[in-house]
Amino acid sequence: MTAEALRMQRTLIEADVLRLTDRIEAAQRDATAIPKLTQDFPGMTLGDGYAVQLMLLRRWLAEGQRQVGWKAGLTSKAKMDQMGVRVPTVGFLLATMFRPENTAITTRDLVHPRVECEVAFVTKAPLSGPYCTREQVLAATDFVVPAVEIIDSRFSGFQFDLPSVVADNSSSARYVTGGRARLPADIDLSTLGVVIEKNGEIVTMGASTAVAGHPADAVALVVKVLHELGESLPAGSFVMSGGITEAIAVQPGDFVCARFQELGSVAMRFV
Ligand code: OOG
Ligand code: MG
Repeated sequence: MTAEALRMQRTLIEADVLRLTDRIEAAQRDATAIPKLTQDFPGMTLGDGYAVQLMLLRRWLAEGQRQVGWKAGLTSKAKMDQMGVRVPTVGFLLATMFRPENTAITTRDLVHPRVECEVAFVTKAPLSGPYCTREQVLAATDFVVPAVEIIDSRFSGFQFDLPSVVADNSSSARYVTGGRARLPADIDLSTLGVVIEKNGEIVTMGASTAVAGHPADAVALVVKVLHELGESLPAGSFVMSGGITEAIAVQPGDFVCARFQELGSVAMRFV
């Protein structure tokens, strides 16, 4: 058995995957905080976490929701340090999670919203397999756009471990895009500076190299994880490469603007 297959090994019986999926779905729908899943299932593995995430995805697709792509989670050191988890993850993105820029975003339906700035990729060719490279990702990229992800962990106090956060769809909640779409060949994607302003003040800043060395490497990582899960990235996918800086907590009344070198800015307010 390969190291990857071992990592994705499952220990939970189907009935428990179903129970945990119910629990996550209710917490996301009702915006209520729950204890991390490993409290009741201490032996849960990363593979079990993905089994819950994929059951949740299948449920929503069966309800008629549309998937637009995937996100990478915990691909920067700032994010790993902030959350105390050291392995990058993936999460799915649904059309219903999208919010237009320069609009008011409600926090009533979120538990603990936080914002992150990310470079997002839109693909024009499929990507798959265990050996996906930065070059393949760049060749398959139609354009990149700046994005803000509004993450929301459904676990009390934003306290979680790897299997729990993966089951909770890697804290996916909302995302906003804006700014300027650019061709990857026209800019140096590894050295883009970013600044997040909250209520007119700079609250954090960073550079895109923080994301796995190059945001396209984070997308390659997504493809590899998807391969381990028996999935791949179709052409036309929207992929967020992961927060560059640590995430910033927001509350009603806050105005947030993420400014990206070369890609313009993405702004929103919270109500
Ligand atoms: C996990 C999700 C991390 C990112 O961009 O690194 C993530 C979390 O921090 O709750 O979306
Ligand atoms: Mg993120």
